Amino acid sequence: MDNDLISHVLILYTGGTIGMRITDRGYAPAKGFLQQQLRSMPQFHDPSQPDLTTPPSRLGRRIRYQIKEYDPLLDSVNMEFEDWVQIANDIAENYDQFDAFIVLHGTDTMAYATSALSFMLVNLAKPVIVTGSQLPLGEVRNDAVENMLGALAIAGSYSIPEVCLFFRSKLFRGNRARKVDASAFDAFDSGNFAPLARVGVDVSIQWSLVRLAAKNDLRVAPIIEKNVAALRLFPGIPVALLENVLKEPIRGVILETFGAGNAPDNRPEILRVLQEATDRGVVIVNCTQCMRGRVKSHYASGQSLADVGVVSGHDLTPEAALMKLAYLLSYADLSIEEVKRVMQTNIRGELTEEEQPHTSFRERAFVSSVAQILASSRNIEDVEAALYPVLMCAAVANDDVEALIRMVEGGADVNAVDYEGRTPLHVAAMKNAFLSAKFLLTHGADPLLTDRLGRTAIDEALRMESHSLLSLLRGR
Ligand code: ASN
Repeated sequence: MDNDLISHVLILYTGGTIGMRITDRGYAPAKGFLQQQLRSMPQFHDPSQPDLTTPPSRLGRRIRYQIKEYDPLLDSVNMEFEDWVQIANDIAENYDQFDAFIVLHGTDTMAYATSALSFMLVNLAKPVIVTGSQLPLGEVRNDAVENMLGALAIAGSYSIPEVCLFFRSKLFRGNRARKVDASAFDAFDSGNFAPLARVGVDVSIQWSLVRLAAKNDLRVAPIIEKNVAALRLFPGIPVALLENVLKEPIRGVILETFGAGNAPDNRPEILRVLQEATDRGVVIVNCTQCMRGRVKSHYASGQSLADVGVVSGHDLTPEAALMKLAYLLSYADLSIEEVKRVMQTNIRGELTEEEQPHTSFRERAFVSSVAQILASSRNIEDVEAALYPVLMCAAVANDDVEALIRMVEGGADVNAVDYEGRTPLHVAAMKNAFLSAKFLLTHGADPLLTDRLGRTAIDEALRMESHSLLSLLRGR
């Protein structure tokens, strides 16, 4: 068999119903059982092959996989943050040897797991597909075979460089999915974001939704902060409950509010308790209890939360919001204000920011500004000077310091803005172009200038988690 037509996949088997066995106390995980089952099923193992290898797909591609079984195998209700850090570390340790990773995980906390992994795996460039099932592989009637086969088919054949959740023929972005049914096979959904792919007669991928692979090396930024909480508001909630949840040592709370991010604004004691907590540096994030839609500030009852320092969770799911908050609070070098800003910024496709500029508008604005320059300029210097901002941003995007030096020597202004209001320093922060950023700063670039969206270069560095650049920009 041609080696080019074999994909190598590592399966991290952490537990969950998928590999469980019937015992006299109900389903329970059993060592070695899953591997033994897979080996005996022709869809999962072609006996003519030396190792665990699927038969060739319709396109002639086989998937050769290894299984790393965790000890102990866990029902996912027993998982904690450390278990997900271990999964992230195992992926990083085996990153170069495999084309893709599948994580077999229980369904009950799967949406927390996929959210946590999406944040911890910084600069992911390979697929990580988490799946499980409602009935075990060993049952005659089950959803495990279909979920395993779908996850393998996608992991082995498509380069979707994200942490995904595959269930019942749909591939979701991991930090957008939620468990919505305790017993149906169709157990997951993502109310605010369409599935990345659907598996039917054909595999149909929504490429326009798939994130681009990161260029920098993968690293794991572990979630270590555990002092976070989620609190679902309900009518008549006692203020003492709120007070207790917000007490030390809690550092961050996801407040699950009504509708478009609303909370009672006729109970000053509630707002007082929230204000006291935010004054102490507790980060409180407003997320809706609804399955679809987002936090908006068009009701007075929502605005009053913002007034006491509660930040908007936009359209984050409560699961993604909690894991993102724990993740950001785990970074020792982020200030509380920075944590709040990044909470409201899209870093892994987990939220939709309001008022994102439309690409066609950007392109049109650029073309029309170039046309204007050409029409009104009499000499080449004018054209050059007018194009410098765009050219500088392009040079920075490639970290081409020599081109930058030439332009600055030729009279280019280091704080000039392109058609999106971005300075070259914004671009340096976005692209992690350290040398360019250093050059620009020593030539008078201002890290506090804001672009059209009100973001500074420091905000961009925060969003990209370029921590070396961040300290350079802050001047420490
Ligand atoms: N309790 C199981 C788990 O989360 C449920 C499942 O996997 N279907 O591990």
